[in-house]
Amino acid sequence: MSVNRSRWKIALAGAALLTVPLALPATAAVPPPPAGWTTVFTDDFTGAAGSLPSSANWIIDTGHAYPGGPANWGTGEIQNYTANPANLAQDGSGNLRITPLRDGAGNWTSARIETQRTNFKPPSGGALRIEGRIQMPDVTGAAALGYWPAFWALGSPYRGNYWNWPAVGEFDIMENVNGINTVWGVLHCGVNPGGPCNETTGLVGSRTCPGASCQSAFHTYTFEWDTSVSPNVFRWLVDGQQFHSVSQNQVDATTWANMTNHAGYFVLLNVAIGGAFPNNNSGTTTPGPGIVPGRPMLVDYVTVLTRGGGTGSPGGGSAYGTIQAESYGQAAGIAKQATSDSGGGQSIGPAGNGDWASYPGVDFGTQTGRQFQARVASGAASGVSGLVEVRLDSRSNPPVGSFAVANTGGWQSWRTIPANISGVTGKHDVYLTFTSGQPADFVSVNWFTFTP
Ligand SMILES: [Ca+2]
Repeated sequence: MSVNRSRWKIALAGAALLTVPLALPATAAVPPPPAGWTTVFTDDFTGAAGSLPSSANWIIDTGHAYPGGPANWGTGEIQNYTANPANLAQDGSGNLRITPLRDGAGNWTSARIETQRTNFKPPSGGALRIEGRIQMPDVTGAAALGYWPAFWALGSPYRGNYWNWPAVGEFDIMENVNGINTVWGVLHCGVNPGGPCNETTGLVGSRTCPGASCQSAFHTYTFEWDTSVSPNVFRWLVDGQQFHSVSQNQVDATTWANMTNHAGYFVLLNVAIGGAFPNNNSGTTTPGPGIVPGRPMLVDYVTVLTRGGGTGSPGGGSAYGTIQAESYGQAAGIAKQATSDSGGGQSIGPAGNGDWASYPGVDFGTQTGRQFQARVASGAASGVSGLVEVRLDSRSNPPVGSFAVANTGGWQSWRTIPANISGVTGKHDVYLTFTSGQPADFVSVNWFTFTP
C-alpha cells in the first residue's frame, strides 16, 4: 500500500502455472516464537463468526480518508471503508475476512484496520519481526482487475498528522494487485517525489508465491527490521524465503533516522478497490468492467516478535526484593530517566497505552506472592489515567493484578501504590504493561516489589 503514490507499471515475467496440491490447513495456530524471540503482539482472529476484530487490538478505519487526511486514502482507491461485518468479520474458523462488495448502484465498500499500538520497533541492538498468514482474495484475471490487498506498516507519527509521508517510513510487507500471482514488498521513505526511496515507486522487491499461488492458498508474509547487524537491514520474506532487502547504507543517514528513530510502527490490513497501483500495473483504469466483488482476503493471524537487545536483566532476582524498573530485559514505548525520588537512580517512562517492560526470571519461591507494590509518578493532564498491570510469562496472558493511576502531582512526585495479585509462586518472567483508553502517557515507574 502506500499513502500517496502512483507506482509505475512493473513488467511481469510469465508466471509459471503451478499445480502443487494444497496440503496446508485453512487455519493454523500462531506458531510459538522461535528461540530467542519474544511475542509482543498477536491476534489469531479466533472470534465468533460475524464478529469484528478485537477493539483492544485494532482500529477500524472508515470512509474515504482519515479526518483531514488526503482524499481516497492518498492512493486513488475508490471504495468506502466500513465497519460492517459484511466487509469485515472473523469467520468463526480462525480467520479475519476483509471482503470488498459492490452495491446495486455500483458503489464499492471494503474494510481497513490498523493496530491500536504504534510502537512496534526492535529493542536497541535487537530485531523486530512482523508476520501474517494470509490468503489473498481468490480471484484472478479480468475478475480481479482492481483488487488491491495489503498487509503493511506505517511510522507512528503518521497517525493524527497524515501529511508526513513518506519521511515517517512505510513497510509494505505484502501487496498485490489485479489477482496476479506475485507478492510485492516495498519500502517507502524520504521525500516524494524521488529521494532515496525513489518515490512514488518505493524500493521494491517481488516474487511469485512459493508453491500454490498467492490467491489459491495461505502464505506467510514476514518483514524483519534487524539492528543486530551493521549496517542495519530490512528484510521481506514469503514462506520463510527472503525476496527483498534494504540496507541502512542504501539511504542517507537522515532519511534512515527519520523512519527509525520515532516510537515505532503500526500495522495495517486492507483490501482496496482501484487506485494508482492496480491502474499503473494494468495500464487501464480500475476497477475493470469484469471485476467480481465479494472475494475476501483471509487473515489467519498477525504476530509481532522481537529478539535480543536490552541490558541489565535481573535474571533470577527475588520477587520480594526491590526490582528497579530500569533493569528491564526488553521494553517498548518507554525510556530510562533520572529520578529525584529518594535513592535517586533511574526510572522508566513516561508510559502510555500499549507500552511495556519485561523482567525475566523473577523468583517468587515457595512463598505465595499476594501483593504488588510500585513506586510511580504522574504529571498527566486532568482526566488522563491508566492501568499499571502485572503479567506473568507472556504479555498476552491476562494480568494477575493491576492498579489505576492518574496525576500524582507531577512527574517527580512519587508515591507507592499497592495492588492485590492472584497468588504466585515459583520463577516467572514478569511483565509490566500499561493500558489506557487514551493515547497520552500517564505514568513513570521507579521500582516495584512483591510481598507475600
Ligand atoms: Ca487464526
